[in-house]
Amino acid sequence: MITIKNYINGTYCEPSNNEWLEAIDPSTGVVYGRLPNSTDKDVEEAYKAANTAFASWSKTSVGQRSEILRKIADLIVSKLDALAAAESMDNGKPLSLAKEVDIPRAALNFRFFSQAITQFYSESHEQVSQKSINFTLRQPIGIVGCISPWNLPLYLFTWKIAPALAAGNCVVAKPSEVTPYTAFLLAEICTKAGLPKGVLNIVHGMGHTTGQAIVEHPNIKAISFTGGTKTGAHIAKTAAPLFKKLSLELGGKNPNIIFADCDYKKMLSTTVKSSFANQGQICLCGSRIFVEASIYEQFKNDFIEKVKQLKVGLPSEKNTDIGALVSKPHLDKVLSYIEQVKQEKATVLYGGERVSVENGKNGYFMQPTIIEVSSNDCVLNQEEIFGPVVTLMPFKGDTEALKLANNVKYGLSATVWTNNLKRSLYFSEQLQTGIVWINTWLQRDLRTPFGGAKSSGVGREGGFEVLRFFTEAKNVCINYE
Ligand code: TXE
Repeated sequence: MITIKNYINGTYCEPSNNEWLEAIDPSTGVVYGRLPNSTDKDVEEAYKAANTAFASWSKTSVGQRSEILRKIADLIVSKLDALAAAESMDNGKPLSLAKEVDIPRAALNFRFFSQAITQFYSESHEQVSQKSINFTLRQPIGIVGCISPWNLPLYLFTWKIAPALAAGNCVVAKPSEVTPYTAFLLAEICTKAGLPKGVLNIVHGMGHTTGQAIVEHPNIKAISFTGGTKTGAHIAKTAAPLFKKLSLELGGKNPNIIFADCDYKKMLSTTVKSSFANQGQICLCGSRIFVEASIYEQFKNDFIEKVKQLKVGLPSEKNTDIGALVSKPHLDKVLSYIEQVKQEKATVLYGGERVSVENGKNGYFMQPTIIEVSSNDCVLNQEEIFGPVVTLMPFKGDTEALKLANNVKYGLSATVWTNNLKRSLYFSEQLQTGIVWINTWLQRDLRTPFGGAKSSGVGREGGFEVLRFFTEAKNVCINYE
């Protein structure tokens, strides 16, 4: 049994109430350890440590901070195997995915922001006729809160923490209570890399208690949150009267629009990934597939054939494509959407069932699922399922495709498959999403703005956008007359 502890003021500590939550391996359903069920008392301790550390951390040079972040990145890389194994066990994702994507990206988050902060700049505006100059001082905000979800645990945890620290803030962070393990391991890495005590504090616990205490804390001045849209709305309501800066990365119901003039082979293999990578538990997955009518039947058959070949299996096995869903409640939620088919003139073309795999009989495994829908206005096309479930629907022409794509409350990302340049630019302009991929999916450049429109969130992460979020801009006007 593994005991996961809080990381406050540079040391591992137990929760003040001595209450613990169970940590479960989703591929077996077996409890592998325990984690703190922290309260507002623990959050207060974390805040105090952060506040004490801020006085000196905020005065460190960019070079010093950059060097420590780089060391953290190097140490993550050196512990790739252990971190990937921990992530895969905790989350249920294939070990190969954790090794190739999650952990390298966590290292890259630190490496990228160790460099980005050295290039971050501010503006100056001259008013020659009035003999004055304005310049913008970008100062760290102070103590900031970072709250992350379970689908890409270390990847998203570090995506917030790295820029917050780079910008000179001290952090009180909470990973998801469903996947706490790699955040726990990260703490030790930070200590080894020479991060001064109190600069990063990690408090484990439930969202409505520990997370809520972070959001409600009057002196935690900014909240960066990734998670469900409902939770995001609740956080916004709590934080608004306290006038906190807020960055919310929320759910998605992303369209994958396929035109007949696309590069068919590339589209087909990428669409399998954009549908089912990480068991479909990525906010960027293309869960609504719209296909031009002239190639609809061909696509449908080819797609089903490809998806049939995906192997659902133990995350640790080499040839596993689809691991376990993250938890029993989440599996139940995803399966409950399959029931919806009966009410919605929809047809399950493939999958739809929970499955049992060898050596993981009680694991939370499910078949990749393809559902044909007859309307975009159904629950299956309007609600975020966040599992290995996609819907298919044909369309005729650009106008209909665009209408279908935009007719949803979410606006995170969209993918368009076409070789028509005019059409790609038209769709890029008209799609109501924060991210548009043309002839690709999940191709990331960390310098670009990342975030959603409509109910998919507020604010942008990535590049200088997030460094602006994690700093307070102050205008200084000097008159030299
Ligand atoms: O996420 P929550 P849940 C979507 C997906 C999923 C649904 C619900 O559709 O089925 O959200 O998932 C913390 N104050 N996404 O319930 O609750 C919580 O402890 C402060 C999309 O698991 O939003 C965790 O650390 N914090 C998403 C984090 O919020 C609170 C990824 C996210 O959990 C809190 C995950 C509160 N009151 C789910 N309540 C994406 N955008 O990628 C909870 N938390």
